[in-house]
Amino acid sequence: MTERLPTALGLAQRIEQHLTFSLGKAPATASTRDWRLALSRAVRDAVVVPWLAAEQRTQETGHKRVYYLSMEFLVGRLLQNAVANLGLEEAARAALAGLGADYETVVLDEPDAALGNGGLGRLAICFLDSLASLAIPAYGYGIRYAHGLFRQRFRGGWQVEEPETWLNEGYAWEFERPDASLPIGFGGRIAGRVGDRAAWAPDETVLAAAFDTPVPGWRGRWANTLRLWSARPLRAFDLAAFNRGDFVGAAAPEVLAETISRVLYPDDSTPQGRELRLKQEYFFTAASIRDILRRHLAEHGDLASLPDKVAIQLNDTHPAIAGPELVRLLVDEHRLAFHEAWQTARGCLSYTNHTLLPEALERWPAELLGRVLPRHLEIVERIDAKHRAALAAAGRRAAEELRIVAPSGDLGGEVRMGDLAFVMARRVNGVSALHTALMRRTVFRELEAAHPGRIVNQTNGVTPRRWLHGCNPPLRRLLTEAIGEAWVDDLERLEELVPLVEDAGFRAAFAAAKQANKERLAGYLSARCGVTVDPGALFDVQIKRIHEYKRQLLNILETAALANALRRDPGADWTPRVKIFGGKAAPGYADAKLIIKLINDVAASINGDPALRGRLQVVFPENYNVSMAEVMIPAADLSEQVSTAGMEASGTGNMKLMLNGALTVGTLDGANVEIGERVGPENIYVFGLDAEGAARHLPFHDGAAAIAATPPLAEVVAQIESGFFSPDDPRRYDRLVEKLRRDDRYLVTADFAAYFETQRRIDRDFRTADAWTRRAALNTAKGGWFSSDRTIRGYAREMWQVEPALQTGS
Ligand code: GPQ
Repeated sequence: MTERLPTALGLAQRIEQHLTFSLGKAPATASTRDWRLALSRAVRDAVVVPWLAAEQRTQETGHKRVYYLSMEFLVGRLLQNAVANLGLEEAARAALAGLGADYETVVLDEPDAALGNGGLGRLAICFLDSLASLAIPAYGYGIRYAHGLFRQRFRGGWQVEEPETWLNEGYAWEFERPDASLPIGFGGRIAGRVGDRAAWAPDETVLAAAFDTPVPGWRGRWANTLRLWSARPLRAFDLAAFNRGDFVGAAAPEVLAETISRVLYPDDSTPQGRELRLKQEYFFTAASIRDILRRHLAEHGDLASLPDKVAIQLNDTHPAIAGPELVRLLVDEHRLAFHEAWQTARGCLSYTNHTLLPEALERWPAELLGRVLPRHLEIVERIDAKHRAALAAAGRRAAEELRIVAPSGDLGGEVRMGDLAFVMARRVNGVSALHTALMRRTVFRELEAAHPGRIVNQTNGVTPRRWLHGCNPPLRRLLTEAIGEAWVDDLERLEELVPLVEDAGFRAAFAAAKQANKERLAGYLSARCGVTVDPGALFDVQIKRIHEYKRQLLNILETAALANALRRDPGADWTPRVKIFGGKAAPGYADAKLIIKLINDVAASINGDPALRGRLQVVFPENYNVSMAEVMIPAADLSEQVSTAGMEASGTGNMKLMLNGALTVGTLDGANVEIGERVGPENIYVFGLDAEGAARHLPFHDGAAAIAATPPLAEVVAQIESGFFSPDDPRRYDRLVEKLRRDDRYLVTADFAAYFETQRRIDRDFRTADAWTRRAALNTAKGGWFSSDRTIRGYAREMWQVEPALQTGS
């Protein structure tokens, strides 16, 4: 398939053709955006060849297919990634140069597609890249939100949210599929019954319109599909209302339907329990399940083979209604008996859990579920009863804890979506070894005992194509010179670097690559935020959603304490540091937004102090997103992974930073544990309470004693309370300080001393530059296991029972 990819000349012709015939522009008047869209179209043309071939091959061989259902796909930019995966980088550069345009400028012009909040959505895209690179036939299914994650601005240091408009200029990558549209119903009642079967009469129906984006794998040998659903009115327009002169009313069906796919909920792991959210979940899940059944019946003609040919992965509980929906279709429309339908559905479904935080587990009031999806509530109740009856018949205690529909309050029960997903799934996985172990002991303790072996671990990974090869050209070149290019297909080959780490020449080249990336970031920060940073300083990076459990607060308190120490002892030989923060808070999460304001207030106080110039700086660019991460990660010296132990399910930024040669300062949480195991204790900075120690302090931790016992912390807390950082509003942080004192449930005060001490050790170690580089290079060399290719092989083997459709590898 690869030999049909265009040459530079062929690509240049295609770009020109698209510029003329798709965009209606002449080269002389083309803007950067025009060139970008023309190049994107030309590259899409090149993707279509392997894409159609892959689809045809899957159909002909009847190969099993994987379906990844996810509420979020945090795509970022696609152009550079597609160009690299197809091996067209040199051709694209030369083609554009010949046409008078610059490749770098053109690829950097692409806006991010931000159809996700953070780790969960980004993981989904890394998985799609790996599925295609491993030639496993797969579809990603999600929602084509008209507005992705909000744009973050800082006004006076406070976060304000602005709508994001990625679709405004059209999306060059997608194909609309009008023939694949499906009607999706909501509400209504059960209109009749025969035996197990029921006829559901919804009172509202919208159309799910399909948009396909091809996802090419590495070297363009295979391509899969990301199919996103957009909600449309079934009837676009109420002509009768229009004719009566009711122009607004005439458009009402349109408005109602399109609300469903209008906007991504901006809450990261804190479900709001809104009716619209439930409708979004059902909308894309139902469309996907029907699409899957339709394709399966067309290819295989029977339903008995469904579990052999179809593996459906539920990315968290957001698509957990897939279980009842599949049972409903099999019983009500395909006439299977209830038990048979349940077993068939279970044979296809697996579920990934991404959090143990109780407030983050989805529960729907039964009343709401019954109103929006009356037939599904019935099915859930029946599954619940049958499940518990089966356990009781097998002599197991069918305990209260095993209820999927839990009684609660006056309004009736609530449906625990995690338990539903568990009961409906053949496999359930956690996302790091620690997370999976804790999951077995906590949220799913009873269900694990009832179904031993159903829970498996699949530690997260990241795609090396975007997160090393794509984002880090200097290091990519060095690695390829040193060990050849095969590391991009098989990242564990980075181990071959281990002996090279002892070579002074290699270390110098590694340090030079890091320096080049730090200079690139310095240029970026200067252009975007007008700040000048010293690329010789230690770049200390914490980039992720702003959340109390991730403890940006710990980091900024330590930063303020360091500033105090620097001011007290200006003559000492301090290690210059640039503290870099990036991240968004959920718009309704007041305490996280207050932490953003505190970081900005502390930044202003430090950056404005001449005594600290050249020693300590705090930078927090607004609107952190995937493309900003691509500039920051290669430039980082230190990776901040400081969540309260037991609370971060895995983390994936930790893996990206490690691969790019940053050392981690972190707690024994999530995948940090496995990073430490691979790189060895001397090449990671672990501090603070572990998960067991943290659990002993909780649920309530009185921080007052720890503050009193830790003078640098006590000093910073006193400064905050005195209005040192907020002279315009000295009481601004009262709530925050009060929580630290009385109810420090994230154990910031308990871990502060250990963190502060560890940071001082880091200061000292960074000054021995060559030894630091050696350890940084070892982080890259040992990071190969964190490829999402390894994760996807694990899912394929242990959860999906699916093989690649082609032999891949170099
Ligand atoms: N995660 Cl439940 C999210 O990004 N959003 C969510 O709603 C939930 C989890 C993250 C989780 O916090 C990280 O530790 C993981 O690395 C990531 O999912 C992918 O598994």
